[in-house]
Amino acid sequence: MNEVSVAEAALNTQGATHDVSAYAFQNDVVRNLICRVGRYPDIASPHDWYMALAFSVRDRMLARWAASTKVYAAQNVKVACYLSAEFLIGPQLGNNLLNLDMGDEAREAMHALGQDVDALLAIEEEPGLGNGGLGRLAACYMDSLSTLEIPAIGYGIHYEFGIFDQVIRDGWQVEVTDKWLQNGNPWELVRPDVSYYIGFGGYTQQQTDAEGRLRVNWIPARQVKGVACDLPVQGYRVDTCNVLRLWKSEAVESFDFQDFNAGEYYEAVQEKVVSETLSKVLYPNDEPEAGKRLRLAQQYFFVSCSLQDMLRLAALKNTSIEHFPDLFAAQLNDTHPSIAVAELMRLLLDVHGLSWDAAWDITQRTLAYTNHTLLPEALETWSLPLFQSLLPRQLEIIYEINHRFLDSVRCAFPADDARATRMSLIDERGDKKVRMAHLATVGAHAVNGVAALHSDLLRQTVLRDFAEMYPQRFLNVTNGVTPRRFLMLSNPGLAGLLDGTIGAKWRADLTELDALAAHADDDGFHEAWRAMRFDNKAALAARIADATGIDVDPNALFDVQVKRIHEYKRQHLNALYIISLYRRLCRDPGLDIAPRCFIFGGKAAPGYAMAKLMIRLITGIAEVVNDDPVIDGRLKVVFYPDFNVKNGHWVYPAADLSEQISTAGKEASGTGNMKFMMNGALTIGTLDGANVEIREEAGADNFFLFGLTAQQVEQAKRDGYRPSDYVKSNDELSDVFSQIAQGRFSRGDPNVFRPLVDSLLQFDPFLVLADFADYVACQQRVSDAWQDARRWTRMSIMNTARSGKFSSDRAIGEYCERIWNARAVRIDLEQR
Ligand code: 26Q
Repeated sequence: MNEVSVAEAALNTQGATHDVSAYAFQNDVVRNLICRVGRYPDIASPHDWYMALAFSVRDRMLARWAASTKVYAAQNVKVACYLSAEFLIGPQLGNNLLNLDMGDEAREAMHALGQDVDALLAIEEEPGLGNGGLGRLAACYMDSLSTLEIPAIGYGIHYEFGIFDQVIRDGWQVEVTDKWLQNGNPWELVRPDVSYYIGFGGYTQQQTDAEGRLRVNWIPARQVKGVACDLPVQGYRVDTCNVLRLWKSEAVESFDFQDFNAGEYYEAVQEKVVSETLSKVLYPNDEPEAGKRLRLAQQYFFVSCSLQDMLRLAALKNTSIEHFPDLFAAQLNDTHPSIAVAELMRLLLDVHGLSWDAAWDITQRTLAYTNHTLLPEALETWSLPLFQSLLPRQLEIIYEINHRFLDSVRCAFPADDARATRMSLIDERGDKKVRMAHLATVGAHAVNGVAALHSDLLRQTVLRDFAEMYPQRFLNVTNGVTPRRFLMLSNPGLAGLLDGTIGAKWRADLTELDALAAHADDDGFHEAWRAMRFDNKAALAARIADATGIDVDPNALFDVQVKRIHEYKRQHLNALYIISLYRRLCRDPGLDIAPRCFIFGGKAAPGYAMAKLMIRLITGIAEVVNDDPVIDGRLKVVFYPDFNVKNGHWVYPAADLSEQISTAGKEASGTGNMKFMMNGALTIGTLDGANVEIREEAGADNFFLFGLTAQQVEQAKRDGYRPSDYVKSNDELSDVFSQIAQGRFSRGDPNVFRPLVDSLLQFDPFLVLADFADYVACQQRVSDAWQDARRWTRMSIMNTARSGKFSSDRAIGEYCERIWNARAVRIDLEQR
């Protein structure tokens, strides 16, 4: 092809890739059905139609992505790179249609083809490439980066098996492998040409180069190849389309039959199998001994691929490597990618031949670290021998960083050996360990927590010594969630009502929701609000009936706790309250109470026995309460199985009450709390994580607060907290425990919940019993408020109105401004 015909061809494809009209789209879907899926319309299955539709949507994003990439390559832009072991992106079709602003056209086109878009949305498999909050946050941030027109790349792992699917069998959680790729993933583009070699093990050699400088050569024992799988991330109503680049591992060896005898051939196949296990499976959090070695290998694998990719892209810019931090910012999503500190140093020292000081300056200016937990047991460490055997060169570099760092500590704090020991990158007590949070903190120019309280506690507790030494380095960026997925897409009823009431400005700037406050006392608006909410609740009720066989009344108060199951999140506090309420009704069947439906959802890590027992307690309570004629439907308890992003679309818009009841000081931020608030739920919560800021924004009158503060929790522990005292002094609570102990909620078997009961009575590490009475009292205030429908509706409206702060657009704006120094770059498809 000569130059002219290339231009012509590009122009001709514009029909397919630029045009979002229904007519062009309809033609394109049929073309994709025949040419890419390989089926004619008369015999196509719903999944075939889904694939054809997805390909047609992807084509439109690829045009915008190509335009974006071209501009980024031509101009001196700074690219924000988000390094995360998890991206919980959720179903793609609806979100991409929304962001391309072509939902109506797609519906019209598919309708003309005899297809219902909602039915196709329902069969979409969600990529479960994350555990929970941290992975979903990464996905929300990618959405905001594209929407705010910030050049960005998300870097992560293309797990073959994501988070397991949860099935409830006999009341217990059963894990089922997540085969999300089995029918193909139409959203990804594999790029065999974008690949890097990753070494493991082996040894290092010291050499002197021609200029007499000491150089280190790492000779790995094994290598794998990382191949890029790209997913386009379309911004909302803009032409910016960034990329989520997920690495999958492959064997390096080629398979040339001539070269093998049978034995070698099968060895080579074995090697291939081993190499490909690297990106096989996502590790669940809270897993004791989480498959240690492979997990570290996964982290290094994706970090090294990503850094090599960034260095390759920088080299295309024809600027000297000293300017690397002006071209790229790399955010470390928790310590999972913190090996980046050592690996970037290695690449700059050993591959690019820089001096230590030059390399360190670049590394620090490039990297920033977000912490997501204060729980000591959740802070990542790696045993030194394991580290040494897998990453010998990186460990050498860590030793050198530590040596220089500890010199500076001793210089700043002379005669304080204890401080140097505490701050060391190596924990020398007992079996030696590398402390990844210390490595990340030392190697980054910025360290942030994810809510104001959490950032304060971070400075006062786990990273206190570091905050004293580098006060400027520490800051807070409160989390946010994307209003595209969690409001516009999942709650079209609310979105339409907002458009009709305050106009559409909130779609570009969520703080515009404030204008709703002017309608908080308007009776007509109240009616519309309640009608919208009723519809959402009826839709969830239908899903619940379908998934569990339990009928719930949309007129009841929907009291919802959905999140990973964990002792610190205290689903058992909620469960104990339900039992107490049930027992009250048993004693006094005529008691006038507001009908409530308690809805739980969330996965327990497969190896976390206590969390699994908490699920069994909830399903056990449901078995007893739902069918008890005394209750007569006034209380319903539901465990909604397999809570994930897709199910969340139905849950958040239907909740009246959002349970955010973690032990104060333990939940770094929470983001579900924000999704509920945006959708008009009221929060019952402790002063923990972002709840503090939610209450500030909503106003204390529009928030149900209970429980000890973080300070009081620590004080209670210092004072020798004795949980059994709370049971002895509270008749209701002791009755609850005796019911559980008798096997009332375990089909008569008194042994089932013994570990849970014993743990609560003897240790209660998360002060469930200390907060119980206040929680019950607070729930009474909730019931009173609910009985006054007008009052409740007003509070609900005010929560949505004040939720603007919790948009991920605000959060990403702060990262750009305060950490990355990244700016918007306009992409205009028409001008291309
Ligand atoms: C670590 C080592 C080995 C295997 C797994 C892990 C692992 C994986 C995932 C450890 C932790 C996670 C996930 C943590 C997480 O989701 N944290 C949550 O992050 C949210 C976003 O900032 C916060 O809102 C939540 O408060 C926090 O719990």
